[in-house]
Amino acid sequence: MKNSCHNHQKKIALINDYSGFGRCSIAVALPIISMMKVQCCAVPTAILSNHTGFDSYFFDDYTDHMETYIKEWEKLGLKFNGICSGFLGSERQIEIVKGFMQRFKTEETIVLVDPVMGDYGRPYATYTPDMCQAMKSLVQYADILTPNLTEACILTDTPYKERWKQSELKEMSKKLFQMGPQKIVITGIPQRSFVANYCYWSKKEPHIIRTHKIGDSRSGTGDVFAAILAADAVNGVEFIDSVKKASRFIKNCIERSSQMDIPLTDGVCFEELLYKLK
Ligand code: PXL
Repeated sequence: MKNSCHNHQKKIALINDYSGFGRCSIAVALPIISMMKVQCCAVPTAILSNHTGFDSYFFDDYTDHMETYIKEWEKLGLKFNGICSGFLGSERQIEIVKGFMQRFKTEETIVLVDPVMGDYGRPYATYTPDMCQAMKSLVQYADILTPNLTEACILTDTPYKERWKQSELKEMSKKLFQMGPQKIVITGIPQRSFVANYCYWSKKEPHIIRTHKIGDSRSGTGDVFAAILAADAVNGVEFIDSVKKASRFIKNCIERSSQMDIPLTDGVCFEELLYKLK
């Protein structure tokens, strides 16, 4: 008899854009999640020739096709151990992603929302204030939230700055926690020669994971980070261990990218080190 159950292996639904060049979103999350032995099923939110950090790019919003695409997954009876959302292309699309959470999130599903909205204190070119507002309401579905400093500020209406006291990070994390997620990592906090990730969760005291800052920051590292956290979460790895693993991996990737003289816009050459995630 034909076996038509599609749910014998762990899987993550990845709602993110496909950028052909620049190493971000689906292009990095898919190979990473696969390497970590989880099947990765992508829902494209937009197709770009290259990410928006370049001076010019082609951007095709996929909003109009998403509902029909997702309906087919319902027909197949797909069940997901994880749902991971990233870059979203329009306000209506954020509503569609909320619909996806309502349809596919069960007691067992771990939802990671990476509220991709901006960096260096500024929103990305395609992000309108209304979209930032809509993103706030998506956060309620998240078990794990991975904002960078800019995104944490936008979500909590906090003015952006570079230097933060621990008590201020705790305050901001508390506000994010009140929005729904039980585990929050504020990523990429500059601290002199270190980059810190501030981890806030209900079980223990906040934790700071620091890595030595080597070279300038590169695009797509947030996507690498979220992919590792999502795959680890469905594999049952402890939150803090996972943050440590992701931080170390990114640091190694940045190091290798500088050695290979890869432009900052082109992201990190994670392909060189992907085997380390096995
Ligand atoms: O890495 C975040 C990201 C994802 N997707 C697109 C982007 C960016 C950041 O610039 O432009 C299309």
